[in-house]
Amino acid sequence: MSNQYPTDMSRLSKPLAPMVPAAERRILSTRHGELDFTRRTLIMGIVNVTPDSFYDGGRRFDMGQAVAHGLALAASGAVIIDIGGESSRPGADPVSAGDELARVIPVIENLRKQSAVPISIDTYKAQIARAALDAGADIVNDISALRFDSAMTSVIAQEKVPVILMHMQGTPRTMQAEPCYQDVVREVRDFLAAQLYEAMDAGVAPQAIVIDPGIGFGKNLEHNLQLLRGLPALAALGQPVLVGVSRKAFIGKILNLEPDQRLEGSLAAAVAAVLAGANILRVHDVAESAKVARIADAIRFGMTQ
Ligand code: PMM
Repeated sequence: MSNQYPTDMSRLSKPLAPMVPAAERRILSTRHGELDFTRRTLIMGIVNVTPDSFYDGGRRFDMGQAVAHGLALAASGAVIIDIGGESSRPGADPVSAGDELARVIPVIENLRKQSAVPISIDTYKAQIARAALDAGADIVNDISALRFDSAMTSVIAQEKVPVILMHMQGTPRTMQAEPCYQDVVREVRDFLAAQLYEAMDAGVAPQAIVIDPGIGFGKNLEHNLQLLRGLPALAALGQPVLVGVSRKAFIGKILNLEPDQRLEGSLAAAVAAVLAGANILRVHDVAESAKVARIADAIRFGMTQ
């Protein structure tokens, strides 16, 4: 029988190097404090002020409910609250800028009055991003990675705020029609690298740029799984990596479950994402995700400082 183990076992007796050297701190600086992800995964809690998002659509359409939910998520361990006023579920129709402003601005203003938690605005429109930043938001979460509105890059460069660049094939209306890639991980990585350089050329600081593979945005089940498996290739770009798997359709496809039954599947995918290099998890279920991330972080980084 052939020996399937390496003959030189001496390397196993050497201590394993920590994945992140203690001296190399990794920080996202916001107007409401520093988010340190050197040895911990950050939890971003989702507040959708929409009537039609796939999981929480209609639940927080009222301003007071949305603010109360944001405060509750922050109390449960979210260190960023992501506020969105336009659903990006497959097939969703775009919302006018006027409607989007009326949905998100009062929520941001009121949340900001009651909390110093960093807030991100989930929008691809420069006008909404600017108004949200004026109202107290700190981060722009652009699912188009600066492509849908040519004024977006200059808003981010001028305001000197962090930005999340997400990959999407197509638009929310069309993206799930027939997603197609030769090599999804390489193509998503190359796209994010190109958008990263475009943002830096326009004056956005490299340490302010987060990248995101855009799970479920123009991807079939196998593409999503390949991207989660291939996260180390994205992390190798050197930017913080955000992953959003929470209650998404790929979990429903594997388990044959509706969105309200996808908690365990979401947590399993979250752990896989953390162990593959994610630094920020965008989630609906903050308390549960924070607990599983602590365990995954302990495995990834150890417990010592
Ligand atoms: N997913 C959704 C919306 N916005 N933003 C980023 N950066 N990454 C995501 O994966 C993402 C996003 C869709 O989920 P929702 O309808 O529950 O908000």
